[in-house]
Parts: sequence; C-alpha cells; structure tokens
Amino acid sequence: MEGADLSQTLAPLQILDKTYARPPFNKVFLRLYGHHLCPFVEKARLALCAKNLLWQDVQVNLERRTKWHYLLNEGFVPILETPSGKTIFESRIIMDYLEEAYRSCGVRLYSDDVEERVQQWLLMKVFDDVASVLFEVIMSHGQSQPGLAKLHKAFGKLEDLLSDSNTPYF
Ligand SMILES: N[C@@H](CCC(=O)N[C@@H](CS)C(=O)NCC(=O)O)C(=O)O
Repeated sequence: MEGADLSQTLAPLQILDKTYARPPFNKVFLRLYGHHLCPFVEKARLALCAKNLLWQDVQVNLERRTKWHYLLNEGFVPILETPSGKTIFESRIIMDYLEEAYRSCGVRLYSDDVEERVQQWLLMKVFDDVASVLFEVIMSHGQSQPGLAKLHKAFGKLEDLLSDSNTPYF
C-alpha cells in the first residue's frame, strides 16, 4: 500500500517536517490537525467524541512546521477541516462550530439554561488559561520556574471555580 492516497480516509496522517505538502481536503470526513500533548487539541477531540463524529487525525510536529501551516494560522493547532474545505481555528470556535453544525448528534456541549451556560463559558476560559501555561511548562520539560508559578496560580483559580460549581464531578 506504499504511496496510497490516504487523504480521503480515516487513516491517521503525520506532518513530520517542513518538506511535507498539505494533504488535499478530506471530502468525506472531518479532519483535525493536532499534537498529542496539546490540551487545546484535546478539547477539540473531546467535542468530536461527545458529538459521536468520526474524523481523520493528523499529527503535526510543532518543532518542524511547514510554511503552509505558518501561512494558514501562524503554525498553531488545533485546526479543523470540514469536508467542504472550510478551515476552522481556535479550540473554542471548533467546539461552537461542532455544536451548531451537528446539533442533533451525540450530546449537547452546553447547557440549555443560560446561567449554567455562562458558568460553563467561564470555566472554559479559566481552563484555557491553565492549558496555555501547562503547554509552556511541558515544552520546558518542567524547568520553567515562572511557568510553574503561573501554572500553580491558574490551577488554583480553576479549582476554586470547580468547587463552587456544584457539579457531580468536583
Ligand atoms: N487559543 C488557541 C491556543 C492553541 C495553542 O496554543 N496551541 C499550541 C499547542 S498546545 C500551539 O499550537 N502552539 C504553537 C506555537 O506556540 O507556536 C486555541 O484555543 O486553539
């Protein structure tokens, strides 16, 4: 099967260095460009799972990014590509897109109650603050002291919000 075109399948792909061409849009399945350590990509993945959707996974080597990736969105992940060729950036916007475009699939991502929904948005914002510092600390192999201090503070804020949220999970 060497050289087979996997771009229109669910087979995982990898973009390992600057020489890799951008795969043609997958006209059959959603496609998610990501990195296995990225918490923002994980958010997008969780949303895809919650919606019971199938998607093609593309792992990007963030240390050797291609020119087309930089031109697309400055080299960030996650990126969701739809079968119609639309490219969607930002984990929160990917979640909102999936909620709108696949409203009747899987579970609803947000509460119907507006006050609960606002609380969920706030939690997501605070989670994002944790996630960006977490990624910084992971990339420094736990060596960034300012990063660790910021992480401690961000986790504290998330912990407080979760304790106040009165959900069955925390
Ligand atoms: N606000 C973005 C953040 C995405 C983000 O920071 N992704 C990191 C990986 S976890 C990234 O692509 N970093 C590339 C870089 O810093 O150049 C989102 O929610 O999607």
